[in-house]
Amino acid sequence: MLTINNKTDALIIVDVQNDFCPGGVLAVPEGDKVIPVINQLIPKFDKVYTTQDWHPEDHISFKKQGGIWPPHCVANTKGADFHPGLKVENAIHIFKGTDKNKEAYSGFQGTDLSGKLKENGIRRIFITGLATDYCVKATALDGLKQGFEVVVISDAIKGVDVNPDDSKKALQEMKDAGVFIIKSGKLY
Ligand code: VGL
Ligand code: ZN
Repeated sequence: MLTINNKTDALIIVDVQNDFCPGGVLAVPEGDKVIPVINQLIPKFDKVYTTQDWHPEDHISFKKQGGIWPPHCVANTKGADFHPGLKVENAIHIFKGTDKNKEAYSGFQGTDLSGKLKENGIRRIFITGLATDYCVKATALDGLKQGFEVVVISDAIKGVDVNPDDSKKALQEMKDAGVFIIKSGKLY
């Protein structure tokens, strides 16, 4: 069991956007299954931050530009919007991957997320969202590097699994680095 301390804990919701959910151009299988779990967690936290992948039309990660992904999460399109089921009206919104020449899997990369968290006295972050093997992993590992205690909520994340074991490996990598992995039901 883990008790939430609302002065020093924050919830981070990574990239729960239409393009990463079933029907989207880069759908995470069952990506939308994280939504009810995250919606149950939101009211438990005073401070909630979202990240959104928010790319220009010619972003370096897109195939036409030599990257590995189809165009996705183009700024100000429906694909980049939050999934309509996610209840994030009162969250602080962070946009990443906005620079056309830089990939940014982590919510800390090229953003002021770390500064905003520290300014608010946050010392521990609880990470949820998509995708386990890309942006969740990168955000968790960067969170450690920024000096936060990092907890990933295992039933509030889903992976792409381009290779079958990618999510499993990502979880192991996070654990080895010092990330705590817990189920949402263990949080009070
Ligand atoms: C992501 C692939 C490309 C993610 C972002 O949010 O995990 N994956 N861009
Ligand atoms: Zn992207």
